Amino acid sequence: MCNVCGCGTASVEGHGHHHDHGDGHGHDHSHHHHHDHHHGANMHFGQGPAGVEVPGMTQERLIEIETDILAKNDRYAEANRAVLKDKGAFAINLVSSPGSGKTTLLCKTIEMLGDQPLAVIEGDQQTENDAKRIRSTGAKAVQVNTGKGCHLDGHMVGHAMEHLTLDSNSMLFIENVGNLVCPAGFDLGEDCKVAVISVTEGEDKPLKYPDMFTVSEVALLNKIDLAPYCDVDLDLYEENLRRVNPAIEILRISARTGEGMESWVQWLRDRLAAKPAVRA
Ligand SMILES: Nc1nc2c(ncn2[C@@H]2O[C@H](COP(=O)(O)OP(=O)(O)OP(=O)(O)O)[C@@H](O)[C@H]2O)c(=O)[nH]1
Ligand SMILES: [Mg+2]
Repeated sequence: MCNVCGCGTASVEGHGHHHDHGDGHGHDHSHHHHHDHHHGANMHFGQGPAGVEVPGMTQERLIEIETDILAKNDRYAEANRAVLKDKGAFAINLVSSPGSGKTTLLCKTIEMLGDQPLAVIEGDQQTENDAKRIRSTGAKAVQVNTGKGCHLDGHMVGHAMEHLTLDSNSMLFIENVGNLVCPAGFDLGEDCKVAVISVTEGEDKPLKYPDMFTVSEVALLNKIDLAPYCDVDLDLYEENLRRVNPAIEILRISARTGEGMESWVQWLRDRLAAKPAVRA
């Protein structure tokens, strides 16, 4: 269960919420809701100080739980960061919705990076599929299964790092669980988060799931080979990303055809070179 989002316990069963009917005169209802709002209704469950509602818990208690979990996570993340610094390694936390192309991107990236030392940590709820795909490129990979968990946390990544012999001045790619919400809240000790978003998901996703794009340094706009079949407006996609995060760097790529991949690989090399190198 993710206590930050409360997704293990949260239920949308109706009970006293602020409903905005779009007329600017929201009011509280305490009865169960059927879909009888033909005039349109907006129900926002994240307007309290905790940003989330969990039945049976006060906003104060939710904030207390979240603060506690994130404080513990941050201690693990700091420990990971220290190990990475020691090794002169550059770590990327790849975040996205399921199926945007993270593993395909990684396989292609590994192939293009040639003899650059690197390692991969794969996060998924279940299966070792992605780690197997990575290993088939010749790279070393550790699979982390989160079970009911919806994101990787600092503790899991710390353990995974113990199972990898990280080379000096290497790259560490962490593929997070496919989820556009929860992974945004968890520092893993990485140098940066990179969001992979694909043209098939629709250009409104940055506006609907802003947190992920606020915390990401780069957005890889993947599957541009499919753009002609998707009624997607790539300029609007970029505009929406920048509305959420004006500083975000956007690269249009296709992990399948390799289009735009040179810029991404160069970005990785530049970022590694900018880190203080250690003696091998
Ligand atoms: N056309 C096209 N298909 C792509 C591209 N990148 C990935 N795909 C396809 O998209 C599907 C999902 O790709 P994955 O690499 O498994 O995506 P993922 O983000 O790792 O998925 P999860 O780990 O399950 O979240 C596969 O069928 C890929 O072949 C691309 O650039 N173009
Ligand atoms: Mg994957």
